[in-house]
Amino acid sequence: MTIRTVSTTPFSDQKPGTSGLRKSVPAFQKPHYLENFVQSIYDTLNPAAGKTLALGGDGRYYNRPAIQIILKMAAANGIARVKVGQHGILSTPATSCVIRKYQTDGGIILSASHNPGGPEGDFGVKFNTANGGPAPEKVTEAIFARSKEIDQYKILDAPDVDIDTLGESKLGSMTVEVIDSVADYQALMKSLFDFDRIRELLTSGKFRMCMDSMHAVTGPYAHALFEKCLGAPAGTVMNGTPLEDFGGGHPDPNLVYAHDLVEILFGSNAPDFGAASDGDGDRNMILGRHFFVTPSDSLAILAANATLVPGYKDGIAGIARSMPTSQAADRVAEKLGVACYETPTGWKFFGNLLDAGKATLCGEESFGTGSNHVREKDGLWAVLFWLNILAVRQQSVQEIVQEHWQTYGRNYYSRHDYEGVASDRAQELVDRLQSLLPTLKGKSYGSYQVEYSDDFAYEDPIDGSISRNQGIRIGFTDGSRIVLRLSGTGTQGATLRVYFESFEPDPQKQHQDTQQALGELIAIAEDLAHIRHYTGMDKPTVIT
Ligand code: VG1
Ligand code: CO
Repeated sequence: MTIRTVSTTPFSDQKPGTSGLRKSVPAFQKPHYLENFVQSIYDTLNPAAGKTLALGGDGRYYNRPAIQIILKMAAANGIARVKVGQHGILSTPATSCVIRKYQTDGGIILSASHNPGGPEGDFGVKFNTANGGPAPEKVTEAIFARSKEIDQYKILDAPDVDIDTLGESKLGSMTVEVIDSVADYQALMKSLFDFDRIRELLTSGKFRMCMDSMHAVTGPYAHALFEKCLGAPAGTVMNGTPLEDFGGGHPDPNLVYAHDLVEILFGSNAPDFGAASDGDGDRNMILGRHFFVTPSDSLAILAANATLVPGYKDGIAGIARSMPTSQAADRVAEKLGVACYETPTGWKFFGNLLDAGKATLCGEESFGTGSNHVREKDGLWAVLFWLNILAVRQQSVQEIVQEHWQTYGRNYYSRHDYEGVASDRAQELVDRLQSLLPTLKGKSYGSYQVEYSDDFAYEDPIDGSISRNQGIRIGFTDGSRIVLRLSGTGTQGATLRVYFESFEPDPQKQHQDTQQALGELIAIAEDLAHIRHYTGMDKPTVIT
């Protein structure tokens, strides 16, 4: 087997976004495209020789060929050992678990998360560091810098590796170890949650749940956990076989894209509990019977009930949430007397806080929740956390959420997405709004008065690094907020995200329709940002 050194020229567009490098499949299939980026990762390992890596993906189209390329390049770059998920499958949180448990030097996750898959869909490459978390900005910047000057990559000329049979084999002088995709992750979950109690709930005959894996990566994990280990009846997991095109769907667990599940939970004779997860298994949606839990509320409720769960029985050190996430968790942190951190969008910003023991639970409004058990958000972990709470409290999801609102007040919350906007128009909207920011303070709009308006910047409390331009915030004197930012995960044009939040302490007023409760703020956002004009759309593509 010979190591081949291939001459190449740089691509200018390999800057990782919110979560790795994400492009269409045809873009990744261009000659040298994947190879250039992977070599840039290996070059920044500096040196790659002797290192160990974890490797897997969400099973989408191009997962298997990409794994072969990445393995052959790893061998050519002197990497000592790669732990690969069987069939190329590893969810994002499971990869984080494997990196931490076996102390590898990092890992590569092949996924475009919630973006659709298939030959014309999206593909992605995420690099995680030795703590198990998404590479922080200084690492992704180094990879990007390398990708702009790369002139060669190394690859081993060798037949494809068998990634379907468990066990070790050699690729040149590198060891390839095919590992069970589920076992390590399942063991970690067992160490955190009261499986006996959850099993009692799921086998009591009085409680029914439904888990929608959306034809994506959590299928094998959910089958093993809920049906085999926790005794839920066969059929509890729907869409539980990972498909290369996710069955043609959009593997994003929200009220729009997880419609199969929504119909069941909002239909007649609905089960007590429903959940869904995304392409790579790091997101979750939680539903009760005829009831939707917003991700921001979910974070707050997990925090408020954490001591009911064995893995968190001694309490939590702190909570971290992304800036656009509602302030519901802040109220819980205040009551618990623990710190609350506000970070930019993207899980990579939680890593330092988790490593330093400053935060135990983290969450994002985009259906992401997690804790210090790994360094990624974790969809099935959130589902198990909810089940553990339900098993202990013996109340319905709706009762638990409404009691929470009574105690802490309700943060009405919604996000409006405008997808596929012309990039230059989206940028014009943002530029114009940025120029208005200094003029807004003190101005009144309807019943709201602006208290502050800025472009969010974050100084990491651990390493002092500063991240600017992380989203425009317009805050009002009563604590309400409008936030606008452009997505860093889309692959076509621009996606504008507009986030709305208002606080309602009065239990009598906590049962309004969310869009109605936020109606005035929604109108103010249009007034200020001229969204219709710049997007050319008269309503959002997706409302969550
Ligand atoms: C989106 C979400 C963000 C999340 C990111 C990755 O980013 O808003 O909260 O961390 O996706 O999630 P953006 O830049 O498009 O708003 V996933 O499930 O791709 O790993
Ligand atoms: Co994801």
